[in-house]
Amino acid sequence: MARHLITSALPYINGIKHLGNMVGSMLPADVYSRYLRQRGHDVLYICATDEHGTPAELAAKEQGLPVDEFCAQAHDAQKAVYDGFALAFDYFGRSSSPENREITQHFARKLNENGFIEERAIRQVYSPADGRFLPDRYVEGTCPHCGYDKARGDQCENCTRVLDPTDLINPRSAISGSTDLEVRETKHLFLLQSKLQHEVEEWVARHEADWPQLAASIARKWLTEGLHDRAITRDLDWGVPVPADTWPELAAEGKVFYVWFDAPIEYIGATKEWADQDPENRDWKSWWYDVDTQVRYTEFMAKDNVPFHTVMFPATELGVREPWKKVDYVKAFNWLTYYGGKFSTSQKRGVFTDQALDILPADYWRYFLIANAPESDDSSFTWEHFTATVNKDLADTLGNFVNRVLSFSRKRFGDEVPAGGLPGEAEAKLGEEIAALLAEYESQMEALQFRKAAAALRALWSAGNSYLEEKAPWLEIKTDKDGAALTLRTAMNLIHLYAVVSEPLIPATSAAMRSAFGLPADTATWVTSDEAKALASVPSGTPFTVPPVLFAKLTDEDLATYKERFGGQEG
Ligand code: B3M
Ligand code: ZN
Repeated sequence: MARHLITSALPYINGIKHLGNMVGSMLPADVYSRYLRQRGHDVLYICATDEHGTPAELAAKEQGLPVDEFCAQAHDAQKAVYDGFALAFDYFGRSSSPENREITQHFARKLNENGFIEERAIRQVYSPADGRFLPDRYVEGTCPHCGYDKARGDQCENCTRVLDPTDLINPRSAISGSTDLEVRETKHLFLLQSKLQHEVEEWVARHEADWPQLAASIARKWLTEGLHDRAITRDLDWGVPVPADTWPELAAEGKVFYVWFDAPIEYIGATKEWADQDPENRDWKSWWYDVDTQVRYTEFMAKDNVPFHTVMFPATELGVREPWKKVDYVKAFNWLTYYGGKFSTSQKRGVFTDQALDILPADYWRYFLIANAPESDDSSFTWEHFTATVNKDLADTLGNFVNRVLSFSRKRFGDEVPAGGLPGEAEAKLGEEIAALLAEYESQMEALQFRKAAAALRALWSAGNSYLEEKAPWLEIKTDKDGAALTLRTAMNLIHLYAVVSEPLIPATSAAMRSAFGLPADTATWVTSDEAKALASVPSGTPFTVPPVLFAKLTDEDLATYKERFGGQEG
């Protein structure tokens, strides 16, 4: 048994996420956590909403809510969707928590003591009417390149050029609209990442061989370009305040830390939030502090987040000069596209996680997304592919097998697993095949190769179908009742095995399969290779029920409806 710390990139607070976000972070982290728990490991899966920064302030403003209220509501809304997807976090926290504030401030003080933080004066836009400095995004004006009159100080949405607020023609405050703006000098804290470059390089060199190529190559690229010192404070109302004991002047000016400074620290902060709920029994430091070899830490994220996790956050942790746990394995994902184009939150293109659950239960999505996870390359979501996969793999291969076997057996042999004769050659062959496929499934899970793991699971389901077709108990029963009973008993043992090993991908369906045999719905322990070979965990005489159809078959009309509602053209 090992101790596994697992985190997935923290979903940003400003809106409900789309399926592309889900498949590149939380869902595979959940699948992996579930798998490891079933194998008997001690697992802690932590996630949280990432709540600070300008986009949160802007989203709150748009809804006419104070930002703290907006975040509280948006956190609950996201959490409800993740519950709907059966994401079994040990804790789902909030980066605006007191715990994160405390640890973030501690990190900053330590970095400062160790000579990695410096106050520097920079020139920034000040709005006397608003009584504050304006972050780049809060300055609006006319784009000097294309003439678009609502360009933001960081970028023009129309021509996508990156801008500096001082480039804008007729600049105005996005808060008040005031055009009375001036450029003033103001102080910010800079993290001297350049001084940590060498150490980060050494650290990456020691770990990258274990990382998947995608993560390692992105880390390398950033290190080659060189780590630059960067401002880690902002002029915002919402964020972790700069601690007054260390920087009284900046604290008095209301400076807060930049969102990307406190967000990764929230992995630790949320673990403390978890422990603070039950301090007698939970020890957050035993997961994070001075546990270099005792805990294995795996992070899940999409590729755009990799630099922050492989380079910037490790630099912060190294600079603190305390033994905080650093990541062991970075599982990075490419993009899931929508008909080859981008899923887009701002343009509402693609399928959002709340809409997905409106249409079909979580297991349909969980299976499809994991089976098509964008691991080695981008992968594309299309409704045609989705409905075909559901029909073939879930409805036909798994669902139909379960229903056919149980209904037929009940009709012919009643409500208990039938006895039949001793296993013969076909059963021995099946047992060998199942054990080999199970070993394949386990090794792909352990290698965090989710598509391949899903393929192995699908092969396990198919093996049951082939066995059933070969034995054809509906014919067998006419001449050899005992033989038919043996076939059905064996098939029911396959169902039991499927219930156990499918749990990481389709937990609700697994629970339904287990309950057919009156087994408790909670996480089942795994199946050994010998048990897989024997296929005898459910003995004859065990009462069973026939569960309702596990997966509905999707029709051409369903497909047309989905495409009509969401659009299906090339993007
Ligand atoms: N919130 C992901 C994003 O919004 C970002 C991840 C933080 S992980 C510490 O792109
Ligand atoms: Zn422009």
